Formats: sequence, structure tokens, C-alpha cells
Amino acid sequence: GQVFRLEDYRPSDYRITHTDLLFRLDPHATLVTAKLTVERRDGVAANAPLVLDGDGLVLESLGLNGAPLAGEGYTATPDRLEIRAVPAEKFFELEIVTKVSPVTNKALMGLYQSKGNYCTQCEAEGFRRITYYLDRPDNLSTFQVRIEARKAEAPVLLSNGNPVEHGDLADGWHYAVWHDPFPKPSYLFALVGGDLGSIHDTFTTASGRKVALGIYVEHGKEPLATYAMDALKRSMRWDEERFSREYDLDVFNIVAVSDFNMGAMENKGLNIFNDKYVLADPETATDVDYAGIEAVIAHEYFHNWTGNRITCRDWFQLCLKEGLTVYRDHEFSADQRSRPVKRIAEVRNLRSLQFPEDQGPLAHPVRPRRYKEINNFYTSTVYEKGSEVVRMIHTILGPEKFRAGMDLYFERHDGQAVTIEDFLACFAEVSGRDLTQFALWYHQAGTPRVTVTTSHDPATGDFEVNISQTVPPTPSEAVKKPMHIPLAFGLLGPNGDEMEMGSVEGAEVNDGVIHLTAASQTIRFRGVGSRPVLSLNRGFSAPIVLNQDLTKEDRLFLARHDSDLFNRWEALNSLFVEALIAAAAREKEGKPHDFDAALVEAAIEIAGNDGLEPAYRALALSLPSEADVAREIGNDVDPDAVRAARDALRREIGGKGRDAFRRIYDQHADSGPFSPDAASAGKRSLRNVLLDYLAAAEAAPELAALQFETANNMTDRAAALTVLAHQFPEHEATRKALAAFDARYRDNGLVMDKWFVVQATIPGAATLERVKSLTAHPAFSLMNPNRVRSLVGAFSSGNQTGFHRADGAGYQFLADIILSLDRHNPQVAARLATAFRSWRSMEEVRQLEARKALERINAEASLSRDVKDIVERTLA
Ligand code: B3K
Ligand code: ZN
Repeated sequence: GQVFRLEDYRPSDYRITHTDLLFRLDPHATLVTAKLTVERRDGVAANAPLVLDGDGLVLESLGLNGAPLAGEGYTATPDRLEIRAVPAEKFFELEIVTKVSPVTNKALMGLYQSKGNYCTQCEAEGFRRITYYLDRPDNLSTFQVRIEARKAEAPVLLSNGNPVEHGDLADGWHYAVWHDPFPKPSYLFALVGGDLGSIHDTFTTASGRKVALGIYVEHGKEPLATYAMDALKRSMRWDEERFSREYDLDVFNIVAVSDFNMGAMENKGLNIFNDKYVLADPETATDVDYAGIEAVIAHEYFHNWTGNRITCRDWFQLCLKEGLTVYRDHEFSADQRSRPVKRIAEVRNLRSLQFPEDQGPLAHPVRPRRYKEINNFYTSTVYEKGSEVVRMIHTILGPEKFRAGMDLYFERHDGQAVTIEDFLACFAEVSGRDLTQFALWYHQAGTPRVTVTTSHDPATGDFEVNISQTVPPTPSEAVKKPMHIPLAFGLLGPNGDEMEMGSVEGAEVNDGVIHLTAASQTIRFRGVGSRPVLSLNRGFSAPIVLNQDLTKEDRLFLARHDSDLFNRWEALNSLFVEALIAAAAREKEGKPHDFDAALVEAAIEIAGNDGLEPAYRALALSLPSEADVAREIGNDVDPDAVRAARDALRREIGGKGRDAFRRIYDQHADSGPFSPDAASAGKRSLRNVLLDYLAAAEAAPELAALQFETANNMTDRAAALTVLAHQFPEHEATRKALAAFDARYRDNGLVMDKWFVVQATIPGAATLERVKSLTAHPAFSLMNPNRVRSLVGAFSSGNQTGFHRADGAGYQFLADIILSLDRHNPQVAARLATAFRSWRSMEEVRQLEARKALERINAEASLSRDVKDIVERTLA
């Protein structure tokens, strides 16, 4: 297949400066008339052909400057339109009529239907499935869109920008016209036509402009959109307060659809959302759902500046908008909720999704240099590591300079399509810092490994810290250069207080940050009276793997005393990981477990520590996942041993903490009406972590069954169901609960997703058969991406012992699903295929089985470019 390379970028010969679209909506035969104002760029030869992108298009007619174009003047295939008869003037108008079939579009790219409503998804290259176009992000055009539809079928007609006019037409048809004055690339185009309910509100911007807000949902679901509306208004205010970014159109609309390939899409003035990230009420949504809605609403809204007003020159620059916007939504959530809790959740997520990507065959730089299928680069490296890189700029520059850099970026590049170099130049300029070495974070893949040893000389008061870094080879680069790694730190004295230090040499150290820039450095702190404990990489200031020579006692000390709450969590977490790795090894040797009593004690102590917020305590008590442990083991992983180790540690802590846990569980019972706020959610999460321990300690499902029956909200109900299913899969209480849930929510796909996830992630070999039979459940459909992710995605990426069955049956099942899904939705099929990315870290028998499944997929002749790309890179 074709490879796209960063170094091959060149501007197009022509620009489309204005785009006038007319849609006549019909399920099978929507006519799209595009009138494009085309401009030849200066210096381009007058006879240079105009080449436009297409993807599976049916051309109805073509006109140039008002006259039909003769056949010899152009060549049209479904995927490309080349106009050779280009007029001599600098500007001309091209009229293209295409015909598309939304109802049969199951790839959910371009114009398609979801539950009978018309909607679009154009990023990255979906616009070319609607009409021939310069479908590249550096072509910025104003848009005017007229939509015509049967009024009964689609009373609501929306597009980007501001409404211009609407009215009735003959034969029961009607129309609406929208105009977007802000030049934008085609990937931000959107259209919606359907029979939808809506809620409305207004927002007055800091400068006093009134914006009409609307959220459109399935009829009857309007009350479930109120939390999203509230999150939207909070996002708009936050961006004004934090970054002085105001909204710029008269209207801002959000539409929720049920069939959507990813979370949501930031189309200018018309965000289209997976309904999972809009709809919530206590009866159907969990606290995690509420937090997800808040984050995604904010993320898409924030794109209006970071992505839309300033967009990407080409798709290699994807992190320019995504990493930055993730950073912005993380900061927003940290401000709305608890900053340390949010940070820990981010790091857990980074480690469980991005680290394995960065350490496996699909590793790529935050700004890749080549791709075969751009849709496969909407990865956690581009998004989450991309956000970490922006966070490091903040750490290195400090808040004021960072803000000045952002201000300069907005001022200098508003209305442009730019690159990572443009972005970094703003920060270099305001700070006077050379960011050349720092830029390696964008160019080198792989998670840096940092090794630290320390020594203290009581006689001289010198504290010496030796730090070295290596970046492992990845498919993108074999040899790496040392990076600029900002390590926030503190020295803890014997009483747990931060120690004062005298002079420092051997590295740039300022504002509590060590700047590691060489492959290895020795840093000497003078005037350190007694041996300190070094708290390093505070707040996870750099996305690295840190190997530090801390003793168990040091870690327990940090877990009790570190003023940095992230590192306090990290200390305990690393002890858990260590204990589980050792326990898994003993498990393989058939030896009994011998968990450290001090560790178990520390866990129990934290559960009852009222000085810490409940949400934090819940995170501290959540054992590392089986996948976390597998990743730390790194090779020759036996998932069954890991699972047995984890179950044993849970039993041990639960057993020893039983009475205390039960008391705390009862104390934190919800009183009064449900509220999704962070503090209430935190109490629920603490309680539900304790429920898991208590059930393990009692080896009995009664408490979970009781919680399931009496819960007044989905968070507690789903948590109880998870404990039942995961700890007592064959118990009558579990069967009853699963059946009751099914009976109650069968018609609500979003809620059934939870039911699918719970069952798909039941540990053990038997789950595969359960998942297979659930594919025949009436609520499941291979056509709906949310259902596929909940059942098949959760199984393959969230069930170590089920998916990685030693006999390979889990791998073969996934291969079957990928092959059949690939026929209609390559994007989602390719995403599922990434579950194979850690196959080489498994035991050899499992590796052989995984290879067989991958090769079977790869042998399919009609494989999509999307799946082919993932499978080839995974096998390479
Ligand atoms: N920009 C979209 C993602 C589009 C994915 C295309 N395959 C959502 C977001 O990141 O905000
Ligand atoms: Zn985004």
C-alpha cells in the first residue's frame, strides 16, 4: 500500500476558498451539489491540472464557470477527479454533483444514517466520500450549506456556523441555510438532518455576546442532556478564565447519535457526539460516565480554538490539536474536581494504554513521520503522550511563560494551518529557551527509562544523585538521543518534612525541577544534614519508566509522608506491583504466598485515613490491574499466574482489613438524593473498592447482592454487579442479578454496554464461550461500534486470562470478529486488532497461537487498508 511521508508535504497548486453546498437528503440517493470557488496559487502554471480527492463517489455532472464540462477536459474515477481544462483566470468556479447513499454507509464515515437520522463524520478523510474536494487540512474555506429534506423525515436541519434562513418547499419538503464565516478545512464540515428532541440554553461570553446553545438527542431523552449542557457552559467559562478564549459564533450545537466510531467530533459550531458522552441520569449512568461526559464535552469545545481556529497543516501534525486539547481538558477536569485524583487517573490510563503501545510493535513518535492509514494514528501516543509533552512544556517554563507562549500561539496563528515547529517556536520565543532537545519528545518514540541511585555522606552533608536515561529502540528509530526530561522532586527528611538544601551542582535545578539532559548525570546537593528520601518525578512530571533505588521502607515512608499526593500514591502502587510480580513467580513455582505484612497494613491504614479524600483512598486501594502487572513483568507472561497472585493479595488485604473495611463501607453509605459531584462520587468509589475486598474476604456474594438490589443509582448497581460476576461467576446470586439487569435495561443500548463489559471481563478461560453466546443477544449488534467495543473490545483488551487463553481460542475468536467487521467498518475493525499489540510479551505457547491468528487475518485478500496496516506492523 501507499506510504505517506512527512517530508513529501507540499502545498496544493490550487486552493478552494469558498464552498457552497446543496444537499437533497434521501436515504439511498442524496444529491450533493458543490460549487467550489477555486484559486490558482501564485507561481503555479496556468495549465496545471486540478486534482481532487474522492472515495467511492458517483459523479452525476460537472460544470466549470457555469458551463458543462466536456468529457475530454477531465478524468473521474470514484477516488479521484482530475480537471485538465482549467481556465486561465486565477479564480474560477467548479460545480460538482455527486450522489451518495447514507443508509447503506456502514463505515460511518462521510454522510450516513444513525437510527434514521442523517449525520456526518469527516475527520480525517470522510469529506471525500461526500464530494470531490481538496480534502486536506491546509485548505481553509468558508462554507455556505443549504439542506433540503422531507419535513416529516428530517424536521431538524443543522450545519456549521450561523443559521441564515429556512422555509418550506413543495411536496412536503423544506430547507435550511447555514453559513460559516470562519475558513475551515473540510474535516470540520458537518451536517445533521433528522427528527430529534432538543434542549436549549444561552451563554453570554466575557465580552457580552449572547450564544444560543442547543443539544439534540433522540426524542424522550431530553432530560438526559442537562448534565452535558451544564458541562458545556462550565467549559466555555473555563476557557475564558484560563486562556482568554471566547466562543465566536452565534450558536453552538451538539447532536448525540448512537452509531459513532469514536467519542465525539469537534465540527465547527456543530459537534457530533457518540450519545455515550451526552446522555446521563443517575438511573443509567455511572460516576465514570458523568466524568467522561464532562471531559469530552470540554475537549470538543476546546477544539474550537486548538484545532479549528488554528488547525493542522497536515495529518502528521495531529498532536498539534489533539495533544494540546487533551492537556486542556485534563486541566479543566482537574480544576472542576480533585487535581491529585485526576492526575493519578490520567497516569493509570497512560500506563495501561500508551505505555504498551510505546513499548510494542505499534510504537510511533507523538508526531509520526509516515503512515499508511491516518485513521490508525488517532492513538493514545498522539493524544495522551501528546498531552504529557504539553504538560512538560508547562513544567519547564512555569505557568507565566507557558501562558505567554499560548497567548502568542493564538495571536500569531489564528486562522492558519500550522506545524509542531510553529507551536514550539512560540514557547521558545517567550521564554528564551532553546527547545531543540525538548522537541525530541515529538520525534522519538519509546518510553524513556530513567535509572536513579543515590548516596549520602553524613560527614560532608553531600547528597549525590546519579541519573541515567535510555530510550529503547522502536520501529521508527533504532538509535535514540538523550532527551530533556524534567523531573519534579523533593527531599524528605527523617520526620517526613521537606528538607532545605544548600547549593546544587551537576544539572540545571530550579523551582523544584531537575532538568535531565544528558545520557547520565551526577547531581550533588550540598548541606543535606541527614539521609533524605528522594521523591522524584512528582506529579508524574515526565512520562517515563523510573527505576529508583528506594528500599521497601523508603517507599512505605513516601506512602505515608510525601507532600506530593501523586508520589504518595505511586509509592504504594509500586509496592503492590512488586508484590504481585513476586507472587506471580511463586505461583508458577507452586509456592505459597508470603505478602509483606507492612504493605497490607499500609493499605488498611489508608482506607481509614480521614485526612485523605475518599476518591484518593479508593485509588490507593485499587490494586494494579492484571495487565499492569503483565506489562511490568515484560516477557514470558503467564496471565493465569498473574491473576492468581492478584486474587491472593486482594484476599489477604480484605481478610486483614475486614472489620475496618466494613465499618468504612457502612459509614460512607449514600444518604439523600444522588448527586454526581466529585465528592459524592469519591465516597461511592471508596465504598465500591471496599465491597470488592469484603466479598473476597468473605468469599460470599451476599453483601454485593444486597447492594445490587438496594442501589439507587447505576454506579453502585454496576459496581455490585461487577463484584458478583467477577468473583462469583457461577453463583445463583450472579445469575439472578445479570438476568434482572438484562430484563430492566434490555432496550437501552448504552446501559446494556455495561452488562456486556461486566461479562466480557470475567476472568478465566470460560468467558470466551459466554462472549460468543452474547454475540447472539438481541441487544448486541456488529453494526454498532459501542456494542462491539463493550463486548469484543472489553474482552480482547480487558480480559488477560480470557483473551490470552493458552489454546489460542481467544485469539481466533477475535480474528473472526475482525474479519467480519472489516467488511463494513474497517476503522473499528482496525482498532480491535490493536489488542494483539503485546503478543510478543506472552509465554511462547501463547505467542505461537497469536501469530497464527494474526497470519490468518493477514491472509484475507480483501482486507481493508486499516486492518492490513495494523496487522502488518504487529507481525513485523
Ligand atoms: N477529532 C476527533 C477524532 C476523529 C477521529 C477520526 N478517525 C475527536 C477528538 O479528538 O476530539
Ligand atoms: Zn480531540
